[in-house]
Amino acid sequence: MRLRKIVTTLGVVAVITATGTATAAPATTLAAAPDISVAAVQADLAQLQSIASSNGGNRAHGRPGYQASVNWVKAKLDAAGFTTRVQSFTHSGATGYNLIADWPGGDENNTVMVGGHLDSVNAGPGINDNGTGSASILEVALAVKATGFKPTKHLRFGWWGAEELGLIGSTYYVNSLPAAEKSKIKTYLNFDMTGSPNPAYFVYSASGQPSGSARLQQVLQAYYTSINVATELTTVGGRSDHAAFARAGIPVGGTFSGAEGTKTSAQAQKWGGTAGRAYDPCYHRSCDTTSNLNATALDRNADAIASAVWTLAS
Ligand code: DPN
Ligand code: ZN
Repeated sequence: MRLRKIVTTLGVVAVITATGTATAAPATTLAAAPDISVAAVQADLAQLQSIASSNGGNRAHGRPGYQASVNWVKAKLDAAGFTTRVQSFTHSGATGYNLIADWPGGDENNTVMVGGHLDSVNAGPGINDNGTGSASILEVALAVKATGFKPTKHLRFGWWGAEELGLIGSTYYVNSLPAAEKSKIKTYLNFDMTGSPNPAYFVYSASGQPSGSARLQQVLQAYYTSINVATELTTVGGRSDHAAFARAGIPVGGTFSGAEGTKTSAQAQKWGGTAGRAYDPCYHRSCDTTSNLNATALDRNADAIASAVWTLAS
């Protein structure tokens, strides 16, 4: 596990003071964070693929492949010393589950939460959507244990059920939190589709999001600047689980490698891949398997998550 020390000048904003002199806001300084092994993320994705294959080809809400996915992620977190909890809810006549994992310690009044949805659509195994986000946050959680990271803030991870049916699990989680608990969550980072085969490098735009979201946007952008990869801002609106947190006034951020949208030629020039083709041609289809991935995007986003977690929690 290699440690990097990164200081970047991204996020420097010129501020005109009352006297008319231009001064720069402090640069975004990233904490040294572990390099997350993409091989470990890929091994987790192979496991989720195998869970789908032995459960009718999907990991969807109300199906055995979903429950098996929760059990598998939970066992890994339990073995690493996380305090885990499975929260059940009912949707369309089926029981759904959220998996919540707390890393013991840190200031609970200052909680940093990181999440992604663990369910797939019925049509397929959901490896890019959202095995990628699920496996990447899992490996970041396991790296907390492996490196002996002692964050000053409290760290919590969440794997949401029934996102594909309308953000059901994450909305249930946020709505079921007492007001006093809700206000302890100062940051929510969401990862939904981070290894698209014809990838974009999108960072969630803070514009229109609760105040405090700009810092999350800047930290994720700063990581990409440090590895010399261009990003674009994207407005993900209500399309993923961060929306439930944003509605509660919690600052939100995330990265996204693209779904059914088409890569432009300008994007293909800066990121490679194929212009005129979808970022993920297998989005919500049976072909969203372990063949439907770009390992470089998966790797960079996993490292971006670690960088953001180490920076925001310390
Ligand atoms: N909500 C995503 C899905 O699960 O299908 C797609 C998506 C993710 C769209 C993130 C925008 C941003
Ligand atoms: Zn998704």
